This record gives sequence, structure tokens and C-alpha cells, in this order.
Amino acid sequence: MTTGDSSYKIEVCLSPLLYPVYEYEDNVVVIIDILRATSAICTALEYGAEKIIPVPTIEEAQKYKEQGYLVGAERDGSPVPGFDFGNSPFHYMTDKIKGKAVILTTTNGTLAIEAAKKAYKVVIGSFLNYSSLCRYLAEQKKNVLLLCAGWKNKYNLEDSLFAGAVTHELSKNSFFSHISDAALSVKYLYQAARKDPYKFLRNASHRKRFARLNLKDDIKYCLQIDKTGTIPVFENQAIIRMNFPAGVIPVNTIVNIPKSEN
Ligand code: 3SL
Repeated sequence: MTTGDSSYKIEVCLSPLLYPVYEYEDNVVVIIDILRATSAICTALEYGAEKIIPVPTIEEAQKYKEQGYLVGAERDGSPVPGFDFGNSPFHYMTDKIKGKAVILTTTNGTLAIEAAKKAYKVVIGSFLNYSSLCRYLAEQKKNVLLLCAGWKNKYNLEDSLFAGAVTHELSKNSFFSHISDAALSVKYLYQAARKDPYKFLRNASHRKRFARLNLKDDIKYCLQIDKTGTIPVFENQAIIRMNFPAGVIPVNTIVNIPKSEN
């Protein structure tokens, strides 16, 4: 659906299961899996991976592995044994991936990509590339659909929070004149959380899951804003760096955060 020259929509899909309800050919779809697939993808491209090939199943990932590809595989928050990486952004901060294709399968994020892959444009969003992403979305003059990967088709708080952050920023542009109720609700959520997103997420299921898995540093890393200007885009079955000027956001700025005690 096209909305004419000067009026565009911001819509939020809170679960990949609902995607068919929101599917329009000319949407720019932003895939959001803050903890951690989309944060890991931004990091891997920033660290020099040539491309990420998302696959929905372990079986497909295994076929690539047998052909000699580097493969990241995660299920239920843990790396799948037998593969090169899990889904932690820290796993991709390595020279091993420079100039290489990396195959990736995750519990939710790669399924959301799979669901949306026929959209006009599919890009990857995370707090790490927040400002560049928002600038890109504002410049497209297209309807924007923020697709939250959630957890096993259920709603989750951190993806909604980021969808709210993007809605908050984009809705400053008057040409985004249609803001859906879902988009409004996540924007209000973000406005309540923005002072301290880490604290806001303290009772979130994924934060508790990560505490059990000893992954608190992953959460802190993934909540950092504007560590890269890279906008990953899905084209020809692979995620590559978009050729879009990074503007004020310097590239190659991702830094390893120190290990924290709390
Ligand atoms: O499901 C996913 O895509 C992952 O991001 C989940 S986890 O962060 O590895 O737990």
C-alpha cells in the first residue's frame, strides 16, 4: 500500500507470527532482536564480515558448515555445539570473520528475517546503529514496519523498547503522519524507560534468562547507543553493509566494554 507523496506510516509488529497482518510490498521492514541477533549482526559487519547469511534451521546451518563456512548457531540463548560461534556480539569481535561470509541461525532473529524477506527493503536495527538507522528510515519516504522478533513468537520487552526508540525519533518528522496504536504504545514505553533502559528491563524474561546464563555483559553491550554507523541490509539472501553514508556516526567505533561485576 502506498500512501501518497507526503504521508507515511510507522507500524509495529510485535511478533513474527503477526507479520502476515502487516505485510505490504513497499514497506521498509526493520528487523529487531536486541538480545541479541540484530546486535550481533551489526557487530559482525562492523568487525569486517563480508556478509551474514541467515538460515532458519540448524540443519541448513550444518550443510554450510560441512562446506567449510564459518557458522554461528544459537538455540535458547546458548551456542549450539559443533559450530564456530554462538549469538553473542562478543563472539564476532575477531579477525577470523574479516572478509568472510558467516552463516547465522538463531532462535528468533533469523526467523523474523525469514518471515519478512520478500519486503521492499529489509534492514537490521539495534541500539548499536540507532541514529544511522533512523536517519536512513526518515530519508526513504516509505512506510516503516518495525518487526520485533520477540521470543518464540511471544512479545518481549527489549525489542518493543527499541521499536519505541525508533518511533520516538521518526515521529519528529511530520511526514510520518500515521502512527499506529502499537507504535504509539512502544513509543510511550520507551519514553518511560529511556533514562535507564538496563534498569527498566530488570524484570524482563530475557534479562532473567541471561542472568542465569551469565550473560549480563551481553545485555549491557547491546543497550549501547550508536557504536556503529553501519546499516545491515538483506539483499540476495544475505545481509551486507548498506551503501548509505554514515554521516555523523563514525564507523569502526565499536569498543569492547569492560566486564562488570553487577
Ligand atoms: O533468538 C535470537 O535470535 C537470539 O537473539 C536469542 S539469544 O539472544 O541468543 O538468547
